[in-house]
Amino acid sequence: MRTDTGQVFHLKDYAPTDFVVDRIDLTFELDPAETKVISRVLMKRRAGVSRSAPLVFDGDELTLDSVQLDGNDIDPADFDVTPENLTIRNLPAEATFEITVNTTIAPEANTSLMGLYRTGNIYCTQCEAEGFRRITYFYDRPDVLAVYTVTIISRKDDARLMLSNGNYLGGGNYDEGRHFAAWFDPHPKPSYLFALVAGDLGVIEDTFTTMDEREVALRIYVEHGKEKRAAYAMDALKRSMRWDEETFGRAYDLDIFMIVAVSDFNMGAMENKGLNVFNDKYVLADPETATDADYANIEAIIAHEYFHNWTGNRITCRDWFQLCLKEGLTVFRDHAFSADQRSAPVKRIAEIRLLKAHQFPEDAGPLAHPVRPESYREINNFYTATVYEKGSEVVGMLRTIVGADAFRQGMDLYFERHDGQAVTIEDFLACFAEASSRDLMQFSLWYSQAGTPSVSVSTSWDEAKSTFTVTLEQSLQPTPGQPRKEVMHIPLAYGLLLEDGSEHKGSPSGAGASSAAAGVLHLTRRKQSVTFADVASRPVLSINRGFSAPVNLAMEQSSADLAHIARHDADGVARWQAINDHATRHLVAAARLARDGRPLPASDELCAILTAVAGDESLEPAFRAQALTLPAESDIAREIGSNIEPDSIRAAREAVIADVARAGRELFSTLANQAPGGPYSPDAGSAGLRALAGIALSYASIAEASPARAAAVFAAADNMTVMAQALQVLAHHFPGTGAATDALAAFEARFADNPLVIDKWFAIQAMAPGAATLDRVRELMTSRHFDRMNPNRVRALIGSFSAGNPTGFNRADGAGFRLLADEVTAIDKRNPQLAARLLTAMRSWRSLEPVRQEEARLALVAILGAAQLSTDVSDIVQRTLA
Ligand code: 0A1
Ligand code: ZN
Repeated sequence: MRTDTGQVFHLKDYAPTDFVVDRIDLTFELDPAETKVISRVLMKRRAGVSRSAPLVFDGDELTLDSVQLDGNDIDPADFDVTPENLTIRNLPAEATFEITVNTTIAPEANTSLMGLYRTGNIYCTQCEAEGFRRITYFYDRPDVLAVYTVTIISRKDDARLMLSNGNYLGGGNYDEGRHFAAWFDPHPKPSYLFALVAGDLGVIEDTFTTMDEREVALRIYVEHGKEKRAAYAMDALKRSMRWDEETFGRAYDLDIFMIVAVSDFNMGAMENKGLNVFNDKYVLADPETATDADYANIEAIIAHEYFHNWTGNRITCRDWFQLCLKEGLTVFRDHAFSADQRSAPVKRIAEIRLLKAHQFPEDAGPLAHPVRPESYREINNFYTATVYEKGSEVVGMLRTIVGADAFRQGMDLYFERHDGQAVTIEDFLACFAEASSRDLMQFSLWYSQAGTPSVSVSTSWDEAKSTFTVTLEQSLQPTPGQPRKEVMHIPLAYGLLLEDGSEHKGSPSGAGASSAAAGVLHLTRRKQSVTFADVASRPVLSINRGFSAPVNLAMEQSSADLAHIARHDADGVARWQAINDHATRHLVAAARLARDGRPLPASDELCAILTAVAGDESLEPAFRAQALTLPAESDIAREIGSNIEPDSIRAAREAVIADVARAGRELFSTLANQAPGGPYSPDAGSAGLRALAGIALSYASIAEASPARAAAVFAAADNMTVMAQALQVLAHHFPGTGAATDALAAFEARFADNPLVIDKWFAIQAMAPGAATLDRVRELMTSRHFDRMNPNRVRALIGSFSAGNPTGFNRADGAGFRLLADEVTAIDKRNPQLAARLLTAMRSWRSLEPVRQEEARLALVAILGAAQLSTDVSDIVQRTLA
């Protein structure tokens, strides 16, 4: 484990390596306890570098067996070695030379899941960001691109199958009981994209013919017996490959594309060249075990990793500060893919929800950082919602600003100009500045300034002059390390809705009125106004349509105006935004009253809007389901902002839900029975119907104050989506009843052999609101299904509890914080990345009321005081407390 050295890495310190690598040939002799790694690196001194400059390779917990120069052992006086570095002096001034590094590693002892490790009986690697240095000493940085040849040797009974990046060269018997396989990847790549997988796995196979008529073999490897559950992933892969050709003109570039599903993985998946490795949660699906959300996630993540082949692999990052160059852009691409495959507005609504739930709090708390950070202590801690999701929003704004055509031209230019290179955000933006002839300097602040901008909007209608004026003002609060902020370029899509629901046609005059795409106001000054002429009646302003900019909007808008947008806006996302804003406002008011022990307001207006949407058959069922899903307790807390008391928020929200349930009781009971009949299909239309039936089931059950309906749905369910919905209604709204207890027991018994399904059982129980859940979580931690070494189990139980149960986790006695602190400290010793990620659940501790705040602080201080923290956890805990 890397422990904190206090070292901070800065973007401004970037310098290229002193030596240039051309090729690397790796040989692995696999063994769980003693794997021999031989690395032969062909390289030379970079032109202009002093002949006295030594070669310094990176390592992490490595032991060196030997090192050679052009096949001869290097004189011990000419090199130094530590677990972290191999330094070699007196290397040739000009000639190309070969360095051979021999190391021995122990995959079975590697619990961090970085480098070469074991998952079940499989050998597997994870090298992003800095895992390759746990395999051999090398330049483990993204700007060193080399052509890799990999030879894997193993006992036949240990690893029947041996895979690496690129195309298969050949293989056969090696010596007594052993065999070998060799792979060659012609595309120069950084070490973080290296992968090796070996073991005994089942496979499903298919082929894809590229737009230039090359046939590509497609293989998805899974544990034996699970092959059928990979069919949907294969289908999603082929659709992704076609989409990238049709939408971005990007074809696949090797003879084979492989995906391997493993059960121990720190993240969702990894885009290793030609050999993607996936958390099996994002590959395996069948109707009995996977929900609609699982299918949608599989589709999105398969696409994401595949799209990285061009945005990430063919063009990679110069350094890890540029992580958003590949991640933000690739998320943008996978969002566009899902929007095309499914309902675009419903997809966008889900994205906005996610952004507000995860990225906004990050940007508002102690862990806030720019989309492109300028310094880090541990890069693993920067795989964040800001880099990924806000990074994608920034690309979306770029498209809004330059327009769809120039955006596509900019992308083409980027692919053409930078193929095979490791580049920066500046390189990326230059392509769009050139394609659109625009200056993107001010826009680029989105990459360097952290925090969510606020935009206040005021309007005035002048009846006599028939003019309508919109005044916009922006502000951005300080964030860690950034006390002062500059004025940003904020593109705000808008429309003016007239009384009859139609839209005002004219363009405005004033600063920021002109735009590449019509219907966008460009806020580029601190404050500016635009005026519309010929506005004969008072219009309703619909602004930040589609969430065109990730900002907090402050606008005095009456409930009637919001209802008008909710009914008439041509943009579905804007209709949902209006409904959600209305609901949020009502819930915040109710929570404040509940906190003061005062009676709650009537919810009549909200009930009228929600029941109208629920019963409107002209709207997509998935949209209706989204509209009926009220802002979560955490959304309400975020709006309130400070001095949060979670119990009153929950009480207020429950009361409002009960009002809605009563108001629409009959409608909900009808809708609850309208899940699609016939065999299960994961398509978006059917999923939408199930989503609507699911939320209706929850309201209907609440109105009836009885678990009977949900128990019946649970018993009759023939797919996991419906079953999990019913189980959640029982466990969250009727805890402790016989119906809930029986359903939980039946679920556990039925899926005891399927850990991914048991994860749902863990998560549903961990998120059951209220103080009592903590004891249940402790109990579940001792269950035979729990495994502290497996990231999926830990996230399902402890992650769901700490990040998804505001009342349970933030118990006033601090027991929730202590539980997390104990787990983080224990897990840190084996898997620092997992521990650090869990700990981010405490990032908003300062917005709690004083008693809880103090308990949270004490728990954080306890972590800080633990012996031997990893760099990962020590970085998070220190920034959280700062
Ligand atoms: N590049 C991957 C994310 C990823 C990052 C680090 C990892 O190490 C454990 C694994 C995966 C992606 O964006 O999908
Ligand atoms: Zn990615």
